[in-house]
Order: sequence, then structure tokens, then C-alpha cells
Amino acid sequence: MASDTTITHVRITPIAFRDGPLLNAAGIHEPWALRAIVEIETSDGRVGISETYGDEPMLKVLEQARPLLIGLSPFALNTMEERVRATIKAVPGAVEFELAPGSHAAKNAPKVISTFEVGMLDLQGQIVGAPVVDLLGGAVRPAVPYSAYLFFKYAEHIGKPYAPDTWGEGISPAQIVAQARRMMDLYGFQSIKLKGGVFEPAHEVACMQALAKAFPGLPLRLDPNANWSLAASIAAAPALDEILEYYEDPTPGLEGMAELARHTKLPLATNMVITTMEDFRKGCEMGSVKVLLSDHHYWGGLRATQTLARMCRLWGLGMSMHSNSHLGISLMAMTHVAASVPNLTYACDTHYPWQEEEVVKGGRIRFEQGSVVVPTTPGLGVELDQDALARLHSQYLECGVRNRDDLQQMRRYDPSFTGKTPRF
Ligand code: GKR
Ligand code: MG
Repeated sequence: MASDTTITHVRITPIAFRDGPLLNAAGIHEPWALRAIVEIETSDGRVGISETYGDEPMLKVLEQARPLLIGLSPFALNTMEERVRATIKAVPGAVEFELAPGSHAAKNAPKVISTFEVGMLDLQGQIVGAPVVDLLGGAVRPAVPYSAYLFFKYAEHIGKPYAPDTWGEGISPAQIVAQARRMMDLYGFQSIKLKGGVFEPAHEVACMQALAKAFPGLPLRLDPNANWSLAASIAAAPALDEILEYYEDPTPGLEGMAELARHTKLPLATNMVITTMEDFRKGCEMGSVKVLLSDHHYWGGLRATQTLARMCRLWGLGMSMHSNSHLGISLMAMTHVAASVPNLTYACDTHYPWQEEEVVKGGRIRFEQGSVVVPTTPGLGVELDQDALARLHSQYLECGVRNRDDLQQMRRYDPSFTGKTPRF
């Protein structure tokens, strides 16, 4: 009987997987990306799984919250949430890594709630024999579209920790077009995002123009991660107005974005200036953005993402999804919730093509014409591969990375790199 089932064990396993030398506003990705894999075991022998951030502060709060689940029914999401909110306190102002809103310690409670909610929904789905999307009200689309997520990059990591990836250097407009072409050929994406905020705006605009020429009519986005001043963002707007579907976080702050909105025809999108409901209210009043990039990992879970989607509908904002480096469990959680959101107006972001390793049975998840098909099997539709988990956990133990630090990594290439923002 579903109601007799209780949670008996929770296992938290930090993992590390290879990541490319991808450039961004903060610096450059380290050779290893971190995640935590959470297994929630029940009295009837089932295991629900979840994937989240793997930095040390996150591991610490997960460990602190772990006992709160013991004895709970997997259906007791509201009790779980109350317990977590009562125990896990925000650390205001503490920011581990500026570009990854999920690593803000101020979001500790929603991050933990999200992690547990996904594992508990996986269990619920297994118990009732339904995919997670059905527990969220059912799929409004059979497959979820993702966009090609391009990065400026070096050909290999400093210190050569392992053989270079197969993507080569990505700096010139021609190299960025080649990266896009390869990503489209491999996965069939129908829209393209470039992570900017790395080079002079004129160079990044030239790359977008080259993409527009190479892929006529394909929706394009540029995300300088708030590394452009308001003046630089306004100056770049006329050229971008002609080619982008949205202009993502070019400049810092709700005020800056609101002012920029008066100088461009483009909808402004964000995963940086709106990361709480308070920001949402202010941003709507100020007219700062037209598109919100949600992320269940730090907004408090799949059901909280649905609430956010309803708020977007109410306030007339478009909706898409933000991503950090992640593996297949997160991809499936994103896919289930995105399938349940009627007003998903743009293809979601995913870093997934940049990851080569996997922790789920069957290996890498497939994209069909740029989309992930929504599973119809019970729960999340993916299971943990215990051998892969053990391998990625040993990599974690050996790699020495414990917190994401793109700035320090960049200083290994360029000791004078300040990380000052906005840089342009
Ligand atoms: O992984 O370099 C990265 C991204 O820049 C990431 O940190 C951002 O949070 O992808 C994200 C974004 O859209 O801002
Ligand atoms: Mg962004």
C-alpha cells in the first residue's frame, strides 16, 4: 500500500565529471564539474533519485537536512518542505559563485527542497506507476525542446589533466559557427544560444551575425552574464535587434535592465536579476525583463517551477529554462517539468552536450531533433548506474575540486585576470 511506505535511508554521493575549458564572464570552467546524487530509499525497497549542486556548502546543508526525511511518506512533500524550511536557514549575502544562482547560500532551503522533491516524486511515480509529469498534471507536449548552448572555449585545459575534448578551439566567428554546426548535426537543435561576456562586445556581436548568416531564420540568443555595462549593452542593441529572439542578462541589475529595455526592440531575458519572488515583483513593476529563465534546482523544485510559470503567465512574461553543468537525472527532471508547463515559450537551455560522462543506466540521454522525449515509464524514467556512480565518485575524491571557482582557474592562464564585472 502506497500510504504505508516510508523513507528509511538517504544517501548523498558527491561526483565529479570531465568538463570543457569553457569561457564565461567569471573566467573559465575547471576540468571537473561537481554534482551531488541523492538516493532516497523506502521501506518497500524502492529508490528515488535526484541530482543537484555538489559544492561543499551544498553537501553540508544536504547532510544537515538528510535526517528530516527519515520516516516520511514519499507523498509528504508539504511536510518535507516545512521541515526543511524550519531547519535549513538562508545565509543572506553569502554567494559562492556569482554566475551560478544556485550556488547562492541564500537559496539553501529551496535548493534542498528541490533536491528532495525530485527524489520523492520519482518514488511516487514508481509507487503509482506513473511518470513524474503525470503527477504534475500531465504532459502538454510529448517532447521538450532544448537549444544548442555554444561557448567560447580553448582547445584544452591548462595542465592537460586529460586528453582534449573533440570540440577544438571556439573563439573566432568561423569557429563558433563550426561549433554550432556540429552541435546541430549531433543533436538537431532548432535554436542557438551563445554564452558571451567573454570578449569585447563587438566580437561577440560579430559571432552572432555570423551565426545569423549561417543559420538563416533560426532563433538566436546571446547571454553576456551581466558583464556588459549599460552603455555597452545599449550600443550593441541595434545590431542585435535584427537577429536575436532574446537578449539575455547583458547588463547587471533590475534598474540597468529596465533602462536597457527602453533602448531595444528585443525582449530581455534573465536568470540573474530575478531569482526570488521579491525580485519578480520588482522586475515586473519596473519592466526589467520579458522572459524568465527558471531553474527548478534553486527555485524550490518542480512544483515551485509550475507556480513560477503561472506567475509568468499572469504577468505576461515568456518562459524558458536556465542550466549549469549537469547530467541525465537533472535533464530528466527538467524535461518532466517543462513538459507540464503550457507557457514554455522558448526552448530550454542545457549544458548537457558538453558532458561526456553519465551516471544513469543506458548512458547518455538522446535528443531527437533537439528535443528530449518525455518518458512515459514510472517516475523520472531513468535509473542510477551504480558502477558509473562509483567511478564518478572516485573522480570526485581524486580531483581535488571542492567548490566551483572559474575566476581562480582563469588566473592560472592569466595571473592578471581581475574578474571585475561589468568588464566591458
Ligand atoms: O556554466 O559558464 C556557465 C554558465 O555561465 C552558467 O554559470 C550560467 O549560470 O548558464 C548560465 C546562464 O545562463 O547564466
Ligand atoms: Mg543566463
